[in-house]
Amino acid sequence: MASFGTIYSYPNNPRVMKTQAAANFNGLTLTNAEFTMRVTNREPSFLAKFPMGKVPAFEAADGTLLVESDAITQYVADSGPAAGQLLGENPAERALIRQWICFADTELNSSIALLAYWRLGFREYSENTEKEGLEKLNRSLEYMEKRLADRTWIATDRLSLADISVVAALYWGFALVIDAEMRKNYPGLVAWYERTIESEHVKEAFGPKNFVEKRKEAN
Ligand SMILES: N[C@@H](CCC(=O)N[C@@H](CS)C(=O)NCC(=O)O)C(=O)O
Repeated sequence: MASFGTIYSYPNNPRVMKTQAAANFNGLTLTNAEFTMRVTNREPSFLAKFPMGKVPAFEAADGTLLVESDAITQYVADSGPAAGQLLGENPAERALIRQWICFADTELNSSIALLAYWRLGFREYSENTEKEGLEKLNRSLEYMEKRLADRTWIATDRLSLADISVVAALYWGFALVIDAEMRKNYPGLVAWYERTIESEHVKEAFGPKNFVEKRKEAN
């Protein structure tokens, strides 16, 4: 099958996994470009197309150029038969799905970044940052736990792009921070995460769940 477009990114990037999941729902083939972080994205030919030099970046077969993973994923989700399921069938569904995608990008990504960067060696540990990150993350997880108490999916009555995007935002959270002890506080959320990541089309994009048993602590 002809490629729908080319994605530029380093490997194992959850922001790309969500786009790949949307492509799987729509039966679209994506090509992964040869890419070396901080080399390819600093080349003039890359910057001519994507001036911010950030990834993921996407070049559709029809020449459409996109950055920002949620925009790329929306474009792919909107380009096939699963568009209604993934993006919503009416104004209320579309707005709810967007609400949860915004929540993933703002609330979840920002708190998980505070907790993940030092654990990945990108930043120095800071006690205040760790405290702030844990408070923010727990507040978001409590909100999700309540939302999921009597629901199967986070936004609508079917698996949508909201579920996929929130799973993508939580990916490094579960891999580095939300350990076995912390998971006990969020049984509904954990069950929903497992249900989503093990769903057809999502599991092919995300691979098996990656849960940390005991999170790294500073000394
Ligand atoms: N909001 C953007 C975030 C993109 C982003 O920050 N990408 C980082 C890597 S995770 C990047 O490309 N950084 C390269 C740089 O800053 O030079 C998205 O969702 O795509």
